[in-house]
Amino acid sequence: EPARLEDLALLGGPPLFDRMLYVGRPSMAPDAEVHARIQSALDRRWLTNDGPLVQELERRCGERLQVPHCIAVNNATLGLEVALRALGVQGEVLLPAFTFIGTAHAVQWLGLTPVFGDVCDADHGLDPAEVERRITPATGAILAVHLWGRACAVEALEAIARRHGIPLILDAAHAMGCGHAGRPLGSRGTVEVFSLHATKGLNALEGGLITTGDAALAERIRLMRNFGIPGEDQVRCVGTNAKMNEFSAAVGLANLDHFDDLCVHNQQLHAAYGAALAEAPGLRLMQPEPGQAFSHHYIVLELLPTATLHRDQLVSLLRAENVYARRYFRPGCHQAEPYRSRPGGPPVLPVTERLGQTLLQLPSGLQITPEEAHRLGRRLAWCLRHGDAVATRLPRMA
Ligand code: T4K
Repeated sequence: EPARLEDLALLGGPPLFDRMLYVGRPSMAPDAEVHARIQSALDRRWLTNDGPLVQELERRCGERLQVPHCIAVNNATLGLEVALRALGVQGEVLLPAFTFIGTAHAVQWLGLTPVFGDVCDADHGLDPAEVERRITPATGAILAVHLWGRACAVEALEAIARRHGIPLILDAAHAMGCGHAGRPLGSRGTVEVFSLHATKGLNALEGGLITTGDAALAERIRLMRNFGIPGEDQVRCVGTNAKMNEFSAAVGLANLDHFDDLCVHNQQLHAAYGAALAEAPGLRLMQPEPGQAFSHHYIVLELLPTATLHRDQLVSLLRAENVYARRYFRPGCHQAEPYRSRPGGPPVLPVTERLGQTLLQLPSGLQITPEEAHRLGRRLAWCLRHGDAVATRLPRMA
C-alpha cells in the first residue's frame, strides 16, 4: 500500500510492475505445442483452403459449442459480412452503438444501413425496447452483441425477430467459453459469429467461427467463404475469400487444448480483483450471469457517479504503474465516422454515452498472476479512497 501520494508512480514513485501489463495480451499454449502443429502443416504442404487443421478446429469447436454447423473464417468481421450476405439481408440493420466499430463496419461495408440502438444497463447488450422503437419495414435484420461474453437479451430479441420475420445475427466475438440458459452461447438466433483474434480468449492469431443450426444457411456460408466455389470448375454464387489458413488453425487448436485452464485462471484473477476492490468506493466490477459458464476474459470496471476520480484519471494513474488499461468502447459507433456525419446527426444514446465515459478494462490472461491482480486492485482501491487528494495533484480532466 502506498503510504504517501508520492508513492504513486504518476507522482514519482516506482511503478507497481516492472513490465507492461496489457489488456488484450495473447495467452498462448506452450511454444512446442504450437510449433508441432505448424510443422505438421508445413510437412503436408497443405496451407489453406479447407485444410485438415481447419476441419479439426471446426469439429472440436462445433462440439464444444453444441451446434450442428461450425464454419471457420479468417476473422469475425468477414464472418459477419458473409453471414449477412448468405442470409440475403437488405436495407437497414438494427445494432447496438456500444460495440467494437467492426460490428457496424461489417454492415456498412455491404452497402446496408446500420441503425444504432442503445444498450441495457444490466448486460451492456442491445436493449429490446430500443429495437421495438426503431424497427420499421425497412429493417432487414437485427444484429446484437454478447458484449464481454455476457449473453444479450436473446429471448426477447429472438421473439422480436420472429414476429417481424427477420433474422437475428449474434456477434459472439467475445463469447467463447460463455454460456446462457445452461448451454454454451453459439446456438442462439439465426447465426452467431465468434472472433479468434489474438486479443480474444481463444486465439488463432486472426480468425473467426460462424455457427448455426440451419444446414442450408451453413452450406451457403461455406460456399461464400470460398468465392462461391463448391468444387473444381464450378462457381455457384458470388463469394469472397474468408478462408482460415492452416497456421491460424494450428494456433487455435494448440490454444484450445489449454482453453479451459485459461478460463479457470481468469476466474481466479476476477476473484482476486474482486477481493481487492470490494471496499473501493464508487466502483463496480462486472459480474457474470449467475450460474452460467463464463470465460472471465474481460475484467470490466464501471466508475459510479460517487467515485472520487474520473475514469481517465485512473487510466493515467495505471499507465504510470505499467498497466495498460483500456477504455472500450469509446466513442460509441454512432459517434464514429462515417456514422456521425450522416444526415440528421447521431442519435442520443444515453447508456452508450455513459458507458463510454465510465468503463475500463484491466489485464487478464497468463501474463498476470492472481497475486498481482490483487496488488493492482489494492492500488486502485487506494487511489479511490484517497481520490480527493490524488485529484488535486493530477492534470485537470475535461
Ligand atoms: N465484434 C466485436 C464485439 C469485437 O470486439 C470485435 C473485435 C469484432 C467484432 C471483430 O473481430 P475480428 O474481425 O477482429 O476477428 C482489438 C482487436 O483487434 C479486435 O479484434 C477486438 N474486437 C477489439 C476489441 O480489440 P484494437 O484496435 O483495440 O487493437 P490494439 O491493436 O489496440 O490491441 C489491443 C491490445 O492488445 C493492446 O493493448 C495490445 C494488445 N496486443 C494486441 C495484439 C494484436 C498484444 O499484446 N499482442 C498482440 O498481438 O482492436
